[in-house]
Amino acid sequence: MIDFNGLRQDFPILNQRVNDESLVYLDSAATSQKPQVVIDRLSHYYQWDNANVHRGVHTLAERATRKYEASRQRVADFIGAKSSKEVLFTRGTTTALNWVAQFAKTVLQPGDNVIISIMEHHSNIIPWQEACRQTGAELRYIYLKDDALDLADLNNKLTEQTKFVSLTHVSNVLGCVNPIKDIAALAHKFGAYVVVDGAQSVPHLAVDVQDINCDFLAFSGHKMLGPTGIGVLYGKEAILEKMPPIEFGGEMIDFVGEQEASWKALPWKFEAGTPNISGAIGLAEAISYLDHLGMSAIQKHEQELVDYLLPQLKAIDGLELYGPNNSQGRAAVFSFNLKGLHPHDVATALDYQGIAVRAGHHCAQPLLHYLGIESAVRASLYCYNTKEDCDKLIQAIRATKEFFNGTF
Ligand code: C6P
Repeated sequence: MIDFNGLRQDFPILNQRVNDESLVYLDSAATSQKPQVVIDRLSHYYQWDNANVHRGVHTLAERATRKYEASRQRVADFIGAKSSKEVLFTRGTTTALNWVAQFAKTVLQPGDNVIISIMEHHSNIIPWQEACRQTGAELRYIYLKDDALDLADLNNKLTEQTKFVSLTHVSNVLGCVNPIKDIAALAHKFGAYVVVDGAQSVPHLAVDVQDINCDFLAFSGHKMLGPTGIGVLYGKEAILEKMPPIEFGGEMIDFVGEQEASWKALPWKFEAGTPNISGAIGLAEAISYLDHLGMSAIQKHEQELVDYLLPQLKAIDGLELYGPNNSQGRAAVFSFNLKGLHPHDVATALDYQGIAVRAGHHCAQPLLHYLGIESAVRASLYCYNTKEDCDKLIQAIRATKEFFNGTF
């Protein structure tokens, strides 16, 4: 049985004081902190194993290649992929979604449409805007009902011409968990490809691509205790087989002539150039750590934090909270504003009290516009946070209010 209250000890960065207060890190939706085992793994790789992959025959090159490919298998097992061929290493979610939209340009025709939602991150909007603009396809949005995705709206907008449905699993602003499995089943009835932005779900929930039956899943290593600069695009093997490479160069080729070239097999035909070897190995170590905690135990711990924090936030006078009103189906992401105060002032005041939160548009300007706001404060939690962190947040928000209202 894991004691989540003691987890903080595994994360050296959390054991420091910021502005004379012990740090409370509530910005994990932006990026998570890293446990010592991941930091050690990276340094071990550079100290003992560093070499390029798939090229050399010397011992280090073989060792680095074996560890890099073992990391791919680790990722495949973590998300329930049928084969490691379905796991492409990318820079992160953004690159992964861009690759899918790049593929979409070879599929979309004038008259076709792509469906996304108003709660998408810019990384799941702009690549589709570009793909639609360049092909003459239409970009359709699903809007919200009761702070959740309006599934009736999706039903109305799906047609035989819908070629892609690309949605976030968990909103990085509202915290709502979308019923992605049901959505995939519905979209498939119309023959659309289903793309899931898993940036905020894969780190927190047990995500099984075969169970969801999505065609693509994108996520980032740095939000799940791994290093920055590494991410994953999962794609079903049959689709990836027919999908042309996105980038060209070394590593991804089989044969190169003066005027033409042919590609390696999956997954390597997508990985041009020297990949982020240490990043993949660090990500695999992060997955081992998550597996050791257990994804369902993480989910349960975070649900307890949501149950604990949500009513306390709602009880603060003048605090406007965005996203679902009850804690069921809500991830540990809380965006809010304090009446009359600018979110940047609130975030700065919280920082003075040792609490790290994010303020701004959270790379979701269409959503914020839809909500009628320009920016918000966001507290986002992860496995290493505790009820004590929640108490400190509540106390600090109350102190901030009093300070700005002159009653401090
Ligand atoms: N959201 C946040 O503070 P990258 O930057 O490629 O690792 O992830 C992009 C991305 C895509 N989709 C969702 C739902 C996301 O939340 C993010 C990253 C961070 O909310 C940084 S803007």
